[in-house]
Amino acid sequence: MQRQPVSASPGGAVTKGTKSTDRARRLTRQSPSIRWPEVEAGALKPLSHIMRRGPSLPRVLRMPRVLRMPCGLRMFTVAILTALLAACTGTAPTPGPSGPTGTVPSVPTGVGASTPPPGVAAGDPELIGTTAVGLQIPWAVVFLPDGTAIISERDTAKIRAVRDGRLSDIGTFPGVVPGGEGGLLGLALSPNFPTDRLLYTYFTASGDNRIARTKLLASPSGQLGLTGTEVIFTGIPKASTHNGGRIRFGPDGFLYVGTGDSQRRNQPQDRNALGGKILRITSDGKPAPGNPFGDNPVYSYGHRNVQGLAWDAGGRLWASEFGPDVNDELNLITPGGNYGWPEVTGAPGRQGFIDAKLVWPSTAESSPSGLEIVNGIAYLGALRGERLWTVKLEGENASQAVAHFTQMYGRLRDVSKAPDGRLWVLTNNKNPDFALILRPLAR
Ligand SMILES: [Ca+2]
Repeated sequence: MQRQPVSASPGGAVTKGTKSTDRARRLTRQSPSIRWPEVEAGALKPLSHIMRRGPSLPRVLRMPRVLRMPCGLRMFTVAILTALLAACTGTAPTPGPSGPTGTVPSVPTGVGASTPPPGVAAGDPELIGTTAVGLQIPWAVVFLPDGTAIISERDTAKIRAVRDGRLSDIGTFPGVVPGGEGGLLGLALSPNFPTDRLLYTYFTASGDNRIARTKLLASPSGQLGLTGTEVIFTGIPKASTHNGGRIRFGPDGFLYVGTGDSQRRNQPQDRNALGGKILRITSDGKPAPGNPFGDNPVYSYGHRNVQGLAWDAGGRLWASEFGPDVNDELNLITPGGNYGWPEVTGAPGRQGFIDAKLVWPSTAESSPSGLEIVNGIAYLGALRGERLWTVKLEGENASQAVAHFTQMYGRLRDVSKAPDGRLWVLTNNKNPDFALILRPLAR
């Protein structure tokens, strides 16, 4: 655990303290040559063989000094050493475990070991295991009532299932045109899923970003498939970046949608445009009744690129958002609120704009994507920051941002709570990707 001192100033902005010693910076990213323990048959293996950067070059690989001698001298020296050693042991010399050629570094395996993996500290969420099933740029994960994880892959446009540690393809979503940050993005299950079996998707098409729903039906053998895809919402502007993409049903039963400005700076402040917004729509794609601007899907505006949506136990909506090259944000969303972009970012306290509740001044440390709230603690997966942030929420305020697993697993895209209470965190590294399984922190 690395505490990144972030404290609110009187104006609501945050200031960063001195950088703490970051043990994880000594760690390499996951090596594709390392196999991760798989989740098996409902029993997750503890993960504790995180790869640690080994010696720069194992001494066993270095050329022994004797071999660097001129040939004649080398032969003479070897003969003398051989004779001496044979005289002592009666055997020819062989490289021993602590001989002149040094030791072979052992890769820590440690499954079931009592010591935590390198780089994991007290105060980090407990890492229960990983799903090493070969995901390719997963973007969102939701869960069926039986615990099956349904995962979208941005570039392959595949919807995949992970159950009992095994991966299966559900189908390739039709109409997806991947490119840049666009592709098959957010997923949401209908609140009435047990009866209507509807899965909602947010995806980039040829000319826009759109929302569709499809039935997720199981064959008699249990194989899941997609049936009857229906586009219910269109016209969200697309671009190579800033496509938004997070969708989630709120406690009120309406679908909330995080969009991006699609690199069009006139969109976020225009309440009749769909870019740079949080939208609130019905399950049929219509503006939800009671929206702040009448028959308009816009719920809040002035956003740059909303990436995460989650509600706390009090029903308050929080959203994570990419800043430009500064000021990533965690916002508390109120209907009709103007969150500033592109006029202001962060928490400048300017009249007419709502300050972020928490600001990361350096996007290199954050770039927060998926957001989940458990026990009053917000979890944010950081892409560029390559770490998991936790933020304790106190009513309408956010405090105590703490970084975990810094640079241990690469870019983190989504965080979502499974029916068993565990958190799944999707990586975003292309090497291939996997999900971390965590036990949430107690309050
Ligand atoms: Ca803002």
